[in-house]
Amino acid sequence: MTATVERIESWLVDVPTIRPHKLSMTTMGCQTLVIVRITRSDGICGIGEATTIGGLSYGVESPEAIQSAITHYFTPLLRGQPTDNLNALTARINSAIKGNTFAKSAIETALLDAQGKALGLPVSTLLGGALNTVLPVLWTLASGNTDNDIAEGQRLLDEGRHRAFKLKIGARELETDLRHTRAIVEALGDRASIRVDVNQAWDATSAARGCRELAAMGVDLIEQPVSAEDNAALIRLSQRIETAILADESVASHFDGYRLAQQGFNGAYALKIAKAGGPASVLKLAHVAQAAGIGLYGGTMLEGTVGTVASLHAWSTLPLQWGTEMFGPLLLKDDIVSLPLSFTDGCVALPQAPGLGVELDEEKLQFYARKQRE
Ligand code: MUC
Ligand code: MG
Repeated sequence: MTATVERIESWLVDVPTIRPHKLSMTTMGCQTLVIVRITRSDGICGIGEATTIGGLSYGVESPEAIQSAITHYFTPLLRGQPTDNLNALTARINSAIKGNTFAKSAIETALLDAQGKALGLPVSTLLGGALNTVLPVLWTLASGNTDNDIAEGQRLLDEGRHRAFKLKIGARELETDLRHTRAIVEALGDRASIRVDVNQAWDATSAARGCRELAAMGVDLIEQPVSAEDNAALIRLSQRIETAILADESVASHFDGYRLAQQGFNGAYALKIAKAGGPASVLKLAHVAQAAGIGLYGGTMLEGTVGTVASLHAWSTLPLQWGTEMFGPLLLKDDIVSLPLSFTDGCVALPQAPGLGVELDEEKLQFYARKQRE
């Protein structure tokens, strides 16, 4: 008999970061992971994660809203449903719940994890099969201080942990950001690929100037230089700037990806399971991009290990021109899984055990879980 969904639990898990992480819209000192566990009638459990950045400063769902949506909307919709048909479950969810892609991603991940365990297969196999089981991972230099960023980058290059860095810019004056980037390219650029993420901070005029200068100084990839509301400017930049433009906040679903491509965008897409609704759903966007000749990049919402591994299973099935940024667990002071991922030689290895291939450490989970008031 087919197992059904019996129980869905969720926790808000607050884990401090190893240093302040400065983006154009917020500075993070702590990351809140929304961890989900689905228990099936056959006793098999699947886990998932929905994680956003800086409360409501980055995305439209807060951690608290994600948990509330799971408790009050996803759980009644899924309880008692057969678990062996992800497409049927996704259709059921999408016909009843608009948006809420972070919550959808955690649920889709947990269903895949459970099904993988039931079938004895890794999630990547359920998604069609891994092309690569070792994936490149960059690190983000975002301490907010140029000298500290250079020292951090040099140490990580010496340790061999990363071969590419993304700089978070956009919070300061354009000139200051360009000086900061130039200093880092000069210090690290002959040993590493340097990319920048502006997180929508520039208007179209600043972006035209900023991107030209970034291209001239040897930056390899320029992420979301303009607002997600101004795709016309993003498309112009992708056509005129020699350095590749990466769309992040501008592209969440395959519908967004199709529209941007149709309007003439020719850079790359930052894929994120949280933007698209899960590790299976995000592949639709990847396939639209492939058909349009747009490059692929495995993106993060700075998830912990559960969300990171879920993303890696999806990214492993794709030819990624720009690698991944799945370093989220390394930004956190502690982990809530029993066997953390290992990052070496600029890469991370995809777990091969059934399901996601990682298990929650119950003690750590309870230690970091936010204590809810009755
Ligand atoms: C983003 O916008 O890309 C990814 C890496 C990082 O440092 O921030 C995130 C969000
Ligand atoms: Mg980004």
